[in-house]
Amino acid sequence: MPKTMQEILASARTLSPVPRKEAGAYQHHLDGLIQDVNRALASEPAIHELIGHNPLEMMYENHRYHGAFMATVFNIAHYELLTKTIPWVYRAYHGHGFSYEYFPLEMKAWRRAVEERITTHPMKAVRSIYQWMIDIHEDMIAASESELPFSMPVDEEWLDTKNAFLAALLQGDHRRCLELAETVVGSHDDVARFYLQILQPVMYEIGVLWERGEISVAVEHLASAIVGRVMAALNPRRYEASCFKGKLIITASPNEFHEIGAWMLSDVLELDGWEVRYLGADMPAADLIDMATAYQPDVLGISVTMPFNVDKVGDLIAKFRDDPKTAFLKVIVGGRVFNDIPELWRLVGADGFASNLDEAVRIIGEWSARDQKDECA
Ligand code: B12
Repeated sequence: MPKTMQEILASARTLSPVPRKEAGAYQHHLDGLIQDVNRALASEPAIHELIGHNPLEMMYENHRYHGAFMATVFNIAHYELLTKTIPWVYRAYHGHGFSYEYFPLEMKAWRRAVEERITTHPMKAVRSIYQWMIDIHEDMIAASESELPFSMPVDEEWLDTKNAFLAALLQGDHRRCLELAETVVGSHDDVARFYLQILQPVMYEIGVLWERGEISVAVEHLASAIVGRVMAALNPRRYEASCFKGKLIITASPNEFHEIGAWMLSDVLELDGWEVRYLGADMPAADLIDMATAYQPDVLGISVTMPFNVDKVGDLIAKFRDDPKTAFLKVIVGGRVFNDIPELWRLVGADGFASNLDEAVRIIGEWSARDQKDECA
């Protein structure tokens, strides 16, 4: 009988935390480790069958993401994040033709690369985590097959429009998407509902279809672009907030290319009376710090989707805390990875977390209630 997810989590909790020096050495040697693993796997005689005859570049990309992800796991010692992410990796790559047998071979190559390349530290904890990943391989196959991909509930009254919007999106019918948006967004108040009941669930479904290999990257890019164009097209009827509650910076973290959530948040906060600087995807840390120092926002919101970007946000928040000019800046985080692992936001040192737009507006409002001008009361 394969282990349940709960049992896998329990066994992950028995793993020893990675000492700082080992985590630092792994990070320091990461480029070399990735090269070693690429070379080892590329020279496997059956590699093309193992990766479902996909281009080798797809496998190399997986190794880059794996390395960045493991560096994050070692830095924050969060094995729940590790355990919850592996079934997704199995499902997504298997959905794209990779054989399950590829994964233990990959983990063995990582363990060997760590042993051979990093000689300055014993790397005992890191090696034992790789061994654990090899040992739970069969359980992870079962977990990846039994776990349903996450989809968002939608209220009954929005369901038909949501389905029609998804169908139009999959056909690349920008005009139809815009028409549907204009039918349901009549005023300011409808914008947040439209985002939460239509755009977000639809984008999550696009993700599931991509994960299963049922739509291409091109179709997924087209969907993101149409959603962006629809959001922008609804613009003129929006920015008529009648009060000024304060200043905000909303951005995606460094190396984070998912920006639609942060963009939605910026729009609804602007409608709620805030002056928002929305900085988009992949914001370099140093420039964000410069802007926050000069602009002095009331709150900084950072969006993170990918697990491998979590420790970058921790580093960023630590830098804000170290500088007297930004030490007291309120930071709220959000995005998929924080929704998946409830206590993660505390570990990165944020002041708060919101799982969706409504909660974010409420929390930021509460933080700033004391300073609000009269007309916003
Ligand atoms: C579109 C998309 C992309 C686009 C993004 C385009 C763009 N302009 O944003 C592109 C092509 C760039 C992309 C790239 C990748 N993607 Co992608 N992507 C998606 C997809 C389909 C939709 C994302 C989205 O727009 N969601 C809708 C928004 C509204 O939801 P949200 O972000 O959760 O936001 C809400 C809340 O979380 C919250 N919130 C969000 N931010 C913030 C911030 C604050 C401060 C607060 C308070 C709240 C808050 O409020 C929002 C509204 O309620 C998702 C599927 C999914 N489930 O999300 C996959 C998904 C996230 N991607 C995935 C992957 C794997 C990747 C890639 C690694 C693929 C690859 N091989 O290259 C890269 C990683 C790139 C990187 N370094 O970031 C996986 C992640 C799996 C995992 N375990 O982590 C997903 C889940 C797909 C899947 N089902 O497998 N992707």
